[in-house]
Amino acid sequence: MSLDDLDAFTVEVPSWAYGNSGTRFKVFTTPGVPRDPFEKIADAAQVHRHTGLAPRVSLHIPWDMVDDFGRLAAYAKEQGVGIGAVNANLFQDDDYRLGSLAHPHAGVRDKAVEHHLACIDVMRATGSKDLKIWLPDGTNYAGQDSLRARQDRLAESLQRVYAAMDDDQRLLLEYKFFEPYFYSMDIPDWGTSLLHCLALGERAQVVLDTGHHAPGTNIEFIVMQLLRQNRLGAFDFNSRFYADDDLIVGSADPFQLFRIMTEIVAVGAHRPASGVNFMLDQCHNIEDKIPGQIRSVLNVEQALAKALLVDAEALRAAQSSGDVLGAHAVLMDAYETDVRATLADRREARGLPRDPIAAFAASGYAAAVASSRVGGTQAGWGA
Ligand code: LRH
Ligand code: MN
Ligand code: MN
Repeated sequence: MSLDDLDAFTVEVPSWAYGNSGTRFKVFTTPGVPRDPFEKIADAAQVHRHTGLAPRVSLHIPWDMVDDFGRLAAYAKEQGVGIGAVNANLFQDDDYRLGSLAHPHAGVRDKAVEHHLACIDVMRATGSKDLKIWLPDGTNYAGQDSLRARQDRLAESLQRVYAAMDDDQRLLLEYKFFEPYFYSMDIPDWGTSLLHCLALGERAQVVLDTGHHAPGTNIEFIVMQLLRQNRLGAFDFNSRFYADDDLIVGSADPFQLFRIMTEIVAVGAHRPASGVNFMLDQCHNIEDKIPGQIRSVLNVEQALAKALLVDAEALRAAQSSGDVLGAHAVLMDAYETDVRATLADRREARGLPRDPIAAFAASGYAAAVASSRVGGTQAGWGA
């Protein structure tokens, strides 16, 4: 396939990547971090300005609550970006100790559904088309609640949210195998997410967060299977060694990212028409945030470029003749190609800097915001 497909490829960046973040042990602060959602968008726009790859920013509600979302969307447009997925945040409210959409009490479930309805209004005000639900629901002890009743309650709550959505909006359902609960999660895996999506309807699709699997999971298999069912709605890209580490995508295992992109390219799902939203879900605890995001979108682009270089015809021929090593070599040839200079040339040809990280450093933006912004906020995550 041709590298020209890279021109239309985009990666969505998360607003929360630009705030201070950390672990439960320590949040290190960075001078000049955003004080409000407008400043998060201004920072995100820097990533797009220097890479041409990141024209949308995901919001998290209520982390990104503002009085006037129309104004936020207009501001984003002025900055050269748009609003992407709206994430419904259900994990920082005392009422949700026993869950949200699957909570045993109808009153709490109602409150969680209402929150989604408010998020749908944010989507209408900002032009966002994706409502992303990650459910922080589960149990900590065997017997704490009925696993089955929780699924039934969840299905009913999701149905209420789905019914309230407009015809051109999608519900993106994310799964995670553990945390914040440690015995059971109500959407622990892609199968559970897919079953709920199938029950809801065509506009419900699965989100695959690369950090949300047990060690050793073959993620590219899941990608392939969801694509086969036309239910891969989006990625939350990040990198993990141990658990949900949320580090820079493609840093720990660039080969895994390539293998994922190879499944994507095999069916043309990298093209915008496929509807797969390639998002980042990351935090930058010790490194600078804007360069961290620039590096991340470049890593995704690089993995896609290598996947586009796979000689599909040679691969098919080797596979059908049972040439095990030959088929493997076709993939490895693509993966081992150094595409950095080619991608820099392509950027230059589009009027973008050859080296986006160097261009950002030279722009003076970081120093300017460090002196103009005092008292930046926390991302709200990992504190
Ligand atoms: C949960 C998660 C989910 C949240 C985000 C902040 O671990 O991946 O996508 O919205 O982190
Ligand atoms: Mn996620
Ligand atoms: Mn996560």
